[in-house]
Amino acid sequence: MRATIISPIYVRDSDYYDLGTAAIATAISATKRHQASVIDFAFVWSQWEEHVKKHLLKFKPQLIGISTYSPKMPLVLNVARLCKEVLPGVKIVLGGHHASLDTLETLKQDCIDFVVVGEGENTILQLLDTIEDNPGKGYHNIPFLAFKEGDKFIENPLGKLPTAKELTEFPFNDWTLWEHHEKSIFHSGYLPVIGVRGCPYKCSFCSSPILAERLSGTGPFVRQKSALRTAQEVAWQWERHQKHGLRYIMFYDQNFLISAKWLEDFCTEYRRLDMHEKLPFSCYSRLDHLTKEKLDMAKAAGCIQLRVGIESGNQEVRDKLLNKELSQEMLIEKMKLLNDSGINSLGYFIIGNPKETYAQAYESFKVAKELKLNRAAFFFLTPLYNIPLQKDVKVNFLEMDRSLGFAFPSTVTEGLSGFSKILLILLFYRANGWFLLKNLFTQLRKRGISFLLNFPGYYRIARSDGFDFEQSLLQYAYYHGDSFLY
Ligand code: B12
Ligand code: SF4
Repeated sequence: MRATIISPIYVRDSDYYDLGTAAIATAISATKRHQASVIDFAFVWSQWEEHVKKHLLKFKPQLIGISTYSPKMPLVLNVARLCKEVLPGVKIVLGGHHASLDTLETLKQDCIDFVVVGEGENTILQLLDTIEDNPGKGYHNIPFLAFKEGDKFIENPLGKLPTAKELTEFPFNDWTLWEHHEKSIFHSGYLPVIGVRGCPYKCSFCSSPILAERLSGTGPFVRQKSALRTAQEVAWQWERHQKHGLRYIMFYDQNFLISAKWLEDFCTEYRRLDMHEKLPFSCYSRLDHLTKEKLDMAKAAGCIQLRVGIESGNQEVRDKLLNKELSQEMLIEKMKLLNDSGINSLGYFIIGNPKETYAQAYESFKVAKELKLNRAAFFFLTPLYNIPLQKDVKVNFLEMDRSLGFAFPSTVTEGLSGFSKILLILLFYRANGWFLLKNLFTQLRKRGISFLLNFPGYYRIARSDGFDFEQSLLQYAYYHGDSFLY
């Protein structure tokens, strides 16, 4: 059978890859029994309807899978409706975080036939086999699947999540299935890889603990793929994609430094493969996981950037609202360790939290500067399904007005924080703008005039790939210029 997996995004932005979509397409294609294609909106977001039509009429899939995030549900449903219009009779399956959590409401939508709960590699294969061998029957036997039978909505029992051993045996992600992978690698410079799935913490703004609860009884939620195989995947991706401009690896593990032993095994193998000389990497970590030993090990293996969630500069907001479990002393001590390590830092902050005052939100900007972060990114609080931080706010995810793009404070977040929307937007631009300028000046200082002289050449290519001036400048500053190397 032929299956097309779609990764929709709302606005032009730098979300080049969706690892979940790629993992599902890779699993399908690796069977050899079925074929997969991927539709990626990254370079076509302004004419996505035309693009989807063309792709579907050419590939003619019998099953279409769409990846879901809470803030993207209205777009996901529009995409699903268009697919049914273009290929009447095609079956549509949703997977990913939102559909896994709000399974029944998602399934109730007319344009949706199936929902896969949790990690979908095994379920999608069982679904494809069943549709081909036994159409209309046999769905009851597929764990993690929800489906329609007449006017009934059936949610099958959940099965077992892939174990660490099974994750290790999954095929490496085949990015050649990813539409526009050459352009994506050229503009971003990176490919994503994941070693450890799941997270044991319970931050109140995050979907991960809600998913862990939804999947309880299915086996351990945090699983570490073999460190050796993770390093080998990077080497494999490097061999295939250095010609496209691959310049670093972005690890998507939520906590790359969670285990000293795993990190040591990974770094040893990475160095044995000489990858530390060829391909640097960037990874996420909680600050409380940092030790000098881990940082030294990671640095020697080629880690050039650590991305850390600080979320707020104000301890009360971190403790009482965000459940971040990070004291001010720990924040300062660990940031000093990170700054001393020579690894670049990128700190993430959330502004516009419920009842947060302007002074508290401003403190995040102030602290980000004091901590001497190389880069900081400030986001508005995004409504996500059932997160404790928004339990008092009723959100209809299927109908949210996201016409301004999901990163903008919409009507949903209006009135949520303790100050006005306009002040929130001004702070957003001020804080992000300050770090963008810092970044540009740092690169100018380090790279000299060539940094400026190379921009027109990059801009020509970026324009032909559909970027406008503003996006080209941001891309150049953040990706093409490899800003975090400095
Ligand atoms: C890395 C990351 C990013 C990266 C890259 C995005 C990506 N998905 O690759 C960046 C920084 C760009 C990003 C951006 C955003 N992210 Co993000 N991101 C993550 C993170 C840390 C890891 C994702 C990952 O790669 N996991 C590994 C892969 C293998 O797992 P997976 O994606 O879950 O996919 C599996 C299943 O979900 C399922 N599946 C997924 N899609 C499909 C489709 C089908 C058809 C099927 C059958 C199954 C299936 O099978 C997959 C394989 O097992 C997660 C945290 C987490 N807990 O996972 C948050 C997370 C997924 N992000 C989240 C959000 C909200 C966003 C943003 C909307 C944030 C924003 N406000 O801008 C954007 C949107 C991105 C976009 N593409 O439009 C939320 C989603 C929660 C929710 N309820 O929707 C999470 C859970 C974090 C959180 N805050 O709670 N993100
Ligand atoms: S540590 Fe990160 S992934 Fe884990 S619950 Fe907190 S925000 Fe979510």
